Amino acid sequence: MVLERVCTRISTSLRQLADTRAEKIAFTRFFGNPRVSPLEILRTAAARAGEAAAGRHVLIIEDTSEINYQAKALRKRGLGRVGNGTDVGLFVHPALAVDAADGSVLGLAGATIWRRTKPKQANYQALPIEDKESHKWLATAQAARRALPETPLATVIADREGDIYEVFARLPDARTHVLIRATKDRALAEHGRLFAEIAKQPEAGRLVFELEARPGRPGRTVTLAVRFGQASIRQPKTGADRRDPRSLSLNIVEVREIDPPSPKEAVIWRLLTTHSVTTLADAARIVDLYRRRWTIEQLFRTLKSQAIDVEESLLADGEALERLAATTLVAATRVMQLVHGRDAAGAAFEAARLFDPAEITVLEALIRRLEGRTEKQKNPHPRTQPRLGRLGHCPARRMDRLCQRTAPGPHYIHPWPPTLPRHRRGFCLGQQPSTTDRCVRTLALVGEGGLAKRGRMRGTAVTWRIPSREKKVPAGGLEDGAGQPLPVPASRTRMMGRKVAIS
Ligand SMILES: [Mn+2]
Repeated sequence: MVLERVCTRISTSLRQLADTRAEKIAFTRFFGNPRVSPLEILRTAAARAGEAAAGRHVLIIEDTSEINYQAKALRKRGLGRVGNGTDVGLFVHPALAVDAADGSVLGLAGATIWRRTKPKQANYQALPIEDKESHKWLATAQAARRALPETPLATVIADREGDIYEVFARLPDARTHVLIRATKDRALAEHGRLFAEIAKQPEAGRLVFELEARPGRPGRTVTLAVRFGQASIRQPKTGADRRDPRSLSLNIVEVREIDPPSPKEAVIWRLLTTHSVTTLADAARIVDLYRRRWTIEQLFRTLKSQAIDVEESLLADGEALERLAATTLVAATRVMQLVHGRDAAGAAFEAARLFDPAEITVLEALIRRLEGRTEKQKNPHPRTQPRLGRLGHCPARRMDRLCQRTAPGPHYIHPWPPTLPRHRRGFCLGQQPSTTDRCVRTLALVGEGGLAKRGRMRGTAVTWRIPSREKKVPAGGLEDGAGQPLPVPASRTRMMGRKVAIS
């Protein structure tokens, strides 16, 4: 229920999430409950991602971001230090499952959330990886891999922080590849250094693409010279683990910008991968896959300033904030899925990635209610199969954004109409065999547009009131989401103001 509220209200402020004082207390207790584990919150999301990822080549994109609570430091307790060593906050390290074919977000496959409470030990470099924070790169990817059992092929993608020997040594298997940008100029097994060796290769061709803008750097078109080859990298001496091989054979793709605006800004990526790279087309494919890493930066934007604003939370306790971080990571992923599915691309995505069957039925009913009379105000997606594009259009339409030329971004999109959970609950309640007539009534109300205002929640009881417009139920009757006719309620008086308890 908390997740539902974070998703529908796009906020972490308990005052905005809760309708009543009792709810506010309940939510505060939920986040403060030691038995609620962030892992459990994430596991449910990972299971859903696993379903969506079945049978596909999936990119597991991982990266770290800090959630900084320094602005409210006096009111926080039990947090750790973040990157600069003085501010308080915590870290999130999500693994996002992305479809390699179309770049769409399949879900959150896993995440590590932690607080840095101890200072680094003097011999930190020499510790085994299991004792270092960087173990997150290995452990999160392994957990994500386990969460996607039906995925025939996965590629783990990470930026330069993920350039760790143990990751290359332990992660790849028959169904798992890695693709990581190199940061270290590693020693090669025979002689020489990685960067010099790849630079010696002949230029295989050129690539041109649009580089995304980021803070302090406007986007620009870049032309890159491509080189590729094979390299056998040597295990580093410090902290070497005897279980790992002494050297590893990897493929490397180097792209180097031609005529950069300044030498400092030049794009030079050296990408280490276990995918085979024998042609220019292979190398271009590797660069394309690496560019998908951008998706996780968008996730962090959605999590923070752009939509959910997790850093504004007033929760005080570090552990509670970890639970909140897990909840908001799941919510931010869903916001992104809808943002990605909002236009033409959404026509291909299964709505089941985001909505359960009851929600799909209720949304279909809502769509009909929200559609306007003119073509422009109609849902542009065909009503054949429930796709993300069609259902996602519905809440966006509510926000009156789709009548404008620009599609709604994470600022404006609402993953669910705020009343959807309530509609859904009413609908499910009606689906129980003993309450068939309630089901009919609930659907009639949704179809007629009365439920939003008239279904009121008080504590655990909900009262569905029949609107007077019920008379207008079309003679042909209503249809459920599958196009099956539903009987129209016969008597109005019998249905007025009856109370039904919901869990
Ligand atoms: Mn990073």
